[in-house]
Amino acid sequence: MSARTYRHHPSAELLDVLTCSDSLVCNGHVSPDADCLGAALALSRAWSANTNRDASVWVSEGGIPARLRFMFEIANVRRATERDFETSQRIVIVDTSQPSRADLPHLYKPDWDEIERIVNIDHHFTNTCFGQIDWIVEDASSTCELIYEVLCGLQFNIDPVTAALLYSGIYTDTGGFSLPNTTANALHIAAELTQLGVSPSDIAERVDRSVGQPQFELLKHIYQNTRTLANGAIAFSTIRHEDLINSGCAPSDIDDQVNVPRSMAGVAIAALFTEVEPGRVRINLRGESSTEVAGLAQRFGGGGHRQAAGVIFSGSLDDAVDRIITAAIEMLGNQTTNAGTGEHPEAIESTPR
Ligand SMILES: [Mn+2]
Repeated sequence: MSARTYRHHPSAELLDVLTCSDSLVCNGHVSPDADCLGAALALSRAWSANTNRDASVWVSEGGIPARLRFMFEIANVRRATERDFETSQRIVIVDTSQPSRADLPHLYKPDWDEIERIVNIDHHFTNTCFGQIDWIVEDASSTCELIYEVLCGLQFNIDPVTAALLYSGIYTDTGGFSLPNTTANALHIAAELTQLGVSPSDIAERVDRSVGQPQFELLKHIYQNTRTLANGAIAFSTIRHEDLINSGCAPSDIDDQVNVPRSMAGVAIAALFTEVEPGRVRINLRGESSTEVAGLAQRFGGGGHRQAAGVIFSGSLDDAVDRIITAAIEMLGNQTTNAGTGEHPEAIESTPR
């Protein structure tokens, strides 16, 4: 095989810091997804197995979506307590673009300007580089892809469970190897993880083909409430708080259901509005056909990736729909107007790196 030039390489400083640490606590963002869980769990599991030192993973109570609980179960890593944030030598925050998105213990209030223990590993282009050591690779498919490179850089043994955790993150963040971030690198690493013992069909079954009854009931509402606008270029659905609760789901079960409105032909912008509690609406936004939604999310205080972003909106469900859909229509209108001029319709302001 020829030289592997496609890989992302973690810095010697990052590898050094991880090698020399006595203890780690790993955490990700609020409303964790499989990439964030997989990255934190795989790093923690591999690090403690290979160094015989203590590592733990923090996820706030009730934060894990039902379909992803298997990841914690197979990882078999110690769940962190609030005290770990005081005592661990390093806090490794993965897949999290900014401090306000970090899933941290309620009582733990770091001083982000002076923090010297934070290691920040991520692939969001909006990452604010809040760690003492930051490794941000915008064109990585997922944070799990980066953690794989870290484990290889540390020359750690990667067991089949660690490989499965990493594969789950790459698989889901690429939409089952179907989204524009499905790079050759992501596929190469997925193949290597498969050689290390992952069963791709097993992972797909666990994350895609294992919808529980409550989640299935919720999907019925999402299909039922899906509406299209702008000649089908915008598709969105809504979940009222009452319907969320009556279905038996928790807010943490809202994960990739925005794929329902997104799945229709001709959709450029898909949105799912979930009233997670009265007066608080979570909006998942997705862009298709190279439409970017990060700028739209940023206008409402949210963020994310160029084509997959989110917003937490304070106000009623109707108000959220009204304001964000109006902005989306406007944005698409501008795109059409500018189409002939070659100008970019909505310049996305990226946070300086
Ligand atoms: Mn991710």
